[in-house]
Amino acid sequence: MALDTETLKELIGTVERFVRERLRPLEHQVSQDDAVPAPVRQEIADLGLFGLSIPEEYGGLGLSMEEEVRVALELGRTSPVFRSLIGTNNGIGSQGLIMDGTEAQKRKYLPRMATGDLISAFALTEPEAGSDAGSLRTTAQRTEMGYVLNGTKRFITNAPHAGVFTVFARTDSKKSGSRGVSAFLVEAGTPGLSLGAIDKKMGQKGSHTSDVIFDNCEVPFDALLGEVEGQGFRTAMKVLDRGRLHISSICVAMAERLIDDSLRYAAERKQFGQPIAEFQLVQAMLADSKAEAYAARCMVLETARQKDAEMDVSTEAACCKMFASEMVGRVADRAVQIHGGAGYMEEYGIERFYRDARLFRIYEGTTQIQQLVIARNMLKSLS
Ligand code: COS
Repeated sequence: MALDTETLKELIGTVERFVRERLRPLEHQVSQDDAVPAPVRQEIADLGLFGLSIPEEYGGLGLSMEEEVRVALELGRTSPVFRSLIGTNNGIGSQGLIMDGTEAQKRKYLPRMATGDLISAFALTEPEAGSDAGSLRTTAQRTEMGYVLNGTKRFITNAPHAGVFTVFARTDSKKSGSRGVSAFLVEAGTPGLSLGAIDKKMGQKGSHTSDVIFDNCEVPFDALLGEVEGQGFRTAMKVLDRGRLHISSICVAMAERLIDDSLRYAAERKQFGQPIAEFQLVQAMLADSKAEAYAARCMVLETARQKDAEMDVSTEAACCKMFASEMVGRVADRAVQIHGGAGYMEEYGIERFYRDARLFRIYEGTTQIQQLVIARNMLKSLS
């Protein structure tokens, strides 16, 4: 544990209050405006939330995985857009650098990521390489000066705000699949790097994704992550193992929020002369949601503890991501059902969560990829 019990309790209490008093009242506005207001972004930075998982020596809070999950379990009880703002700096945007970067690379970027002055993004997905990440086509050609990148990355979270991208590109065209892939730290503004238009999404409005295009984009040798070629795919997989656990805790938090909202609504809403919560068919929906969210909470916390104990949690993280993201989909669906007509109307906000939740089953690996990872690891354990 990085923090003593009292300090952790204080941090979690602060985040809980901030979510309840400051963020929840803004959910509708953020979705309508498709933007998090600048003062709120600053408050999030002042709370240190951009640097939860960044080691203390680089200016972050250096939380353990369990501590990070406990904070995420509070931060996730509102629109996931607020989490997304800090998500890349704590997760896929910074972890490759933390795990495999050189000391100079860490010193150059991590302190500004921890304060939120620099936003980071993870550029793996391509138009023709989504689930099959190892088939990526972006190339990084070695020259006398460094590398020249060419290719297009797609649906890159926080790309429109990012100051630095971890870009996965093929340095060795002779090696097929995941071998021959390297990771690069490429700064926004580098000539040859441009962005596509901001994507129009089904939900999570206020969080932005776009294409990132490399057209003869020259980077120096020291942009190569860890200054080692051919390690990029492994780095991406390790980053995703961790990211999947973080996303799972956000799924649990959203489910718990929706259960609270559904419970309150069911206790107040009267039909047939009594609160609908008195009807056993409504109770069944509430109970199923409660039990499933509790199961996911236990899985996420247990896996986080195993990760802190330096165990390989690739299988368990995939189990968490698969179960928690599917679970919150079912919980969101029941929340709409319990709210009835109100659940379908924009002003109650339930339909917004329903749309927002849909992404969890897709990004950082679809449910089907998690199934594949789990089953493959099970089969490997036989040999
Ligand atoms: N940790 C460390 N290394 C890992 C790893 C992990 N969790 N998973 C795989 N690797 C390593 C393997 O050990 C292997 O190394 P060697 O080449 O040295 O043997 C290498 O990576 C390739 O692994 P594998 O053969 O399993 O790769 P595949 O191309 O078959 O694909 C999947 C693996 C499908 C699991 C991978 O492509 C994947 O996760 N896809 C989903 C991508 C994703 O989540 N995208 C979301 C967008 S990013 S927000």
